[in-house]
Amino acid sequence: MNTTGRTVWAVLAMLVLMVAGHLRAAAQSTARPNIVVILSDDHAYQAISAYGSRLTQTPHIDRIAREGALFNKAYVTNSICGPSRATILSGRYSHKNGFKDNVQSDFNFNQHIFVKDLQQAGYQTAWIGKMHLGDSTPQGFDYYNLLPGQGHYYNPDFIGVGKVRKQYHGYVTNIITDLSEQWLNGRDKDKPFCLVIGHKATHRVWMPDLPDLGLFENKTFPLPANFYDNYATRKAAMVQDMSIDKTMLMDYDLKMYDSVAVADRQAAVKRMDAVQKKTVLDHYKKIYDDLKARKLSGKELVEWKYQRYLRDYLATAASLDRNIGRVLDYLDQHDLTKNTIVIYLSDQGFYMGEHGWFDKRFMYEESFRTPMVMRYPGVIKPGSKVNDFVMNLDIAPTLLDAAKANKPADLQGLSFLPLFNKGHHATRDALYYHYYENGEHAVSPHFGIKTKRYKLIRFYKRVESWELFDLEKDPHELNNIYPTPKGKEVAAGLKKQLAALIDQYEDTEAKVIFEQSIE
Ligand code: SGN
Ligand code: CA
Repeated sequence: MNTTGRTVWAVLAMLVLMVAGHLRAAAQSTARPNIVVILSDDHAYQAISAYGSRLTQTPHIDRIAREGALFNKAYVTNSICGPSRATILSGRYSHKNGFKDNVQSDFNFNQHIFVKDLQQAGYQTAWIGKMHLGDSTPQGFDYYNLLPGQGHYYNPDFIGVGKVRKQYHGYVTNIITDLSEQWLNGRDKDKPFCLVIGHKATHRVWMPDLPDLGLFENKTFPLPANFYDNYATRKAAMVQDMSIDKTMLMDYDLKMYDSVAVADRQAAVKRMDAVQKKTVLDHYKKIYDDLKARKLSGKELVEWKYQRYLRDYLATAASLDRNIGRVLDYLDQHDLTKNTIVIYLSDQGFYMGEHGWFDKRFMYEESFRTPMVMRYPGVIKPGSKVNDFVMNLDIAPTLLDAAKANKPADLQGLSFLPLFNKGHHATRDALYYHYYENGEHAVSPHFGIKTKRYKLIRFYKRVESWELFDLEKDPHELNNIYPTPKGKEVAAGLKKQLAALIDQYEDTEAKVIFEQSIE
């Protein structure tokens, strides 16, 4: 063959390879969506405008809901940080994945987690930000860069692959987004990806980014209907230690520092540079001086604390929402939007003053339920509203379903993709919950069942009691009807359903407690 002939063949061969490459990329992109899971910490649905918040606007979370689905009944299996993440990763309840509370040992990564199956299916995987599963080396992620433990709002450390620890300058929510964008830029573009962005926001102590300080200073928020709760009929609620009145601290939580020396001792302030510190301390000093002049006490002081709590919390959430917007913009700008699933959820719900509380843990609605929105172009019709029960337990099977990857047999969750099929197949008619931690905030361990109408809870260890709520008549969960004749009758039926769920999920510890009869 002469030189011209060889060149023609070489060009033809290159063209064939290029076309094949494009076809492969096209096939991959339609068959296997990219996945972005944005997981916040302690973000209440009451603080999200897509859920009709009376408190604030969250335009970017709302955009996901508008272009995809809003889940009105998304719940968690165990309302606390590490256990929720362990459930999301494993698709199994705490008693199966072994991570029951935040105070025990590290998560055992030598178990089935959905990211390993995605890797097997050819995905690139990464987790950036807060993970909070202890110190064991993560498996299933090609890349990770994680906040140690709870992490810090200002100038946080991150621990990356190979245990490399590095401090970054700036505000945590922005840094997590920067690192996420960097990873997306550098990824292998021939493979689909799954990126988990784990935010610290809006965790205690609700420290806003500098431009957001003062965002809500001129706003006064309405009190929730059950802000003043005397906990009559509910022993566990009576003994908790998570009230705005008694537990929330003026200095630690609300940044009312008597002096710069007091401020310097606070973990939230300690790591700030001089400019950050001056901006933050100047902001709170004015509020502190005003408070001193007003000499508040009793109800006035509790309501003042509630307003301060909300202002800091919502200002911290403003940065979270803005950074979610940055990720959506990135996907737009890189032509990734139409082939990328985006899920936003919190690790659990949070009390915004309901029952007089902050924090979570209880099976009561505000902490049991979590906000969740999901965009999946071509599969989820924009503006969908999902009123079926779904759980954080379902994320793993759902994403494996979407990626057409192998689903391990021991998954306890259910893919919720069938909810978006034409036929619409409901997933479950009752929810099972089990909370274990028995320490900070003094919430008694408990398990229970929620149906469309009722919620039956068995508290144990700290408090031994049953509670039953008729959610139709008593949506704020103030009136435990378990001891009433009608309650006894309803509870008898629910106990059968609860026993069936305990068996179905093989929660042997709960079974033993359930079978001990108490009134
Ligand atoms: C910390 C907080 C608690 C919070 C837990 C669990 N105290 O211990 O208020 O309930 O985390 O939160 S703090 O003084 O450290 O802020 S979780 O989101 O990690 O589960
Ligand atoms: Ca949390």
